[in-house]
Amino acid sequence: MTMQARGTMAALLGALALALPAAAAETLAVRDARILATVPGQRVAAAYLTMESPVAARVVAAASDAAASVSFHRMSMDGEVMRMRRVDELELTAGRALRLVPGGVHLMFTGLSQPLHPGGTVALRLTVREPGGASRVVTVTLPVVDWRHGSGHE
Ligand SMILES: [Cu+2]
Repeated sequence: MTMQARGTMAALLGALALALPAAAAETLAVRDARILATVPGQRVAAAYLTMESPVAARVVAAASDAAASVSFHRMSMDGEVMRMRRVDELELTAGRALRLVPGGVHLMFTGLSQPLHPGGTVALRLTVREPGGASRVVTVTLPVVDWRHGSGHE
């Protein structure tokens, strides 16, 4: 190995060492992500996904270029009436999956810029904060699905 190659190798290893802590943090696992297709004139859509983080974390914000805003909602029964309440943030317990499902916690896209057709996709950005205060943005691709598939009532 020449001196020059050795220098390059050292620089590479240095870069790798620097990149490792960040890479270790980027392990939020997301699965079953989907957003429901809309009908003409509909400007809101619900989205669902399952998240799991190896460390305790909070999802403090959600955003998408496809909508004016994205918020977290929780469905609950208020007597006989099903209500949807806004939730400020979602708490992730280390190693435990948090499932956003129809009838429970979900993502609500409001002010959609265009109709959502099955087969398309929507990009969602989740801001995740971990106990040390570090926060990062995780991008999730949501396939647009027909409500019969997305709602789980098949
Ligand atoms: Cu909602």
